Amino acid sequence: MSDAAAEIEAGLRALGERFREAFARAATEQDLRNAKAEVLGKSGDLTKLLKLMGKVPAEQKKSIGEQVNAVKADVESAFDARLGQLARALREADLTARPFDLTLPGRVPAPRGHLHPVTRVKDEILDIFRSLGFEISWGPEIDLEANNFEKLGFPPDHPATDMQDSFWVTVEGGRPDARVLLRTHTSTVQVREMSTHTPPMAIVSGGPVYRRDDDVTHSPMFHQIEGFLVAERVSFAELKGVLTAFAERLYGPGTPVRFRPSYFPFVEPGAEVDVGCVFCHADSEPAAGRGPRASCRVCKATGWLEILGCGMIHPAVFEHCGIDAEKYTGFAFGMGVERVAMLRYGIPDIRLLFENDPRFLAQF
Ligand code: FA5
Repeated sequence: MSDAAAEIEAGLRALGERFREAFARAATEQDLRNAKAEVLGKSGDLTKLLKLMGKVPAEQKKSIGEQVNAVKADVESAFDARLGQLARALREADLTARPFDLTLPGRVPAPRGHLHPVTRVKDEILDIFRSLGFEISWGPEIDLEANNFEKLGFPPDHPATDMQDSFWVTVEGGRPDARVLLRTHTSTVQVREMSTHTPPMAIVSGGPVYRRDDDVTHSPMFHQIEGFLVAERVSFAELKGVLTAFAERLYGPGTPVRFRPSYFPFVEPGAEVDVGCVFCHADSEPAAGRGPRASCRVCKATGWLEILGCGMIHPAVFEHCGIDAEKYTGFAFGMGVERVAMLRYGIPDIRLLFENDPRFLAQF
């Protein structure tokens, strides 16, 4: 036997089963790969023996080669078996470990959000009317011109229907005689409900409306709340009672309320409702000896803040909606939610409510 062949055989014997013990001792995949490298790596024991193969005479190459390859295959399969064992053990440990508790508080507490001030005020107003016996209903933000204007008694050339005030919508394939727009007020809900239901009814609704307006107190998109009550023998006294109760619940007991004549095409008589200024706490009653503060910028020293429009539903509106105007009477009112929110929180510019700056919103 050649020297090289003898050296290889001795080397294989010396290697023996050592690699199996090293593999069994490896506790991690990295340990195992290191142990394998000591045998089959660049300068591993078996690699060194393989390098001698070139010196083995041709007639011995086959048998020596077979011995070396058999050991190499043994090393590979022992490595694979141990690798599988380690992976299974790892998975087992994962499965039996204490479960990860998703309910534990984080190390850095996440800041908590809250409802937008407009949503909060809208919900509060709706809740007050719900507690007074009104049912909630919703209407679409895109509606027919007829529901927004005509059936509410706006003459066709009324300035509010002008391009300056309304956003018109083109409906693909829509009827040319049925013009569509983003509703300019929530009074559309009156028309929709009265056209599909029979009195008695007491309904409140709220949501976004759109007008071509843009300044510190007017936004192109804002929110309104609309309420109306229709039944037999409803009078202005009920309207005053409901709105006074509402103002007291919103701004506190004893809040002064006054009704000022005003015009809306869909009510007769119509009024605007003011509440005593919540900032200077004036009640405007000279007898009470307390007047508005000359410095109050919110009520402009008048002592009153306008919060809504209202009135007795015009008989023409009943007729347009198929309700017997001889039998039924009713009242309606509508208010801007942003206006109530601005008064409540002393917000000077309506646009702040829609800029979504967290530094502003976090103050509420
Ligand atoms: C109306 O829209 C009537 N539909 C209200 C009504 C209903 C009267 C039922 C009678 C019976 P007016 O255009 O005044 O009315 O708007 C009502 C409120 O919406 C205003 O008092 C104001 O607070 C708010 N408002 C109007 N335009 C804007 C705007 N561009 N941005 C923010 N708020 C607005």
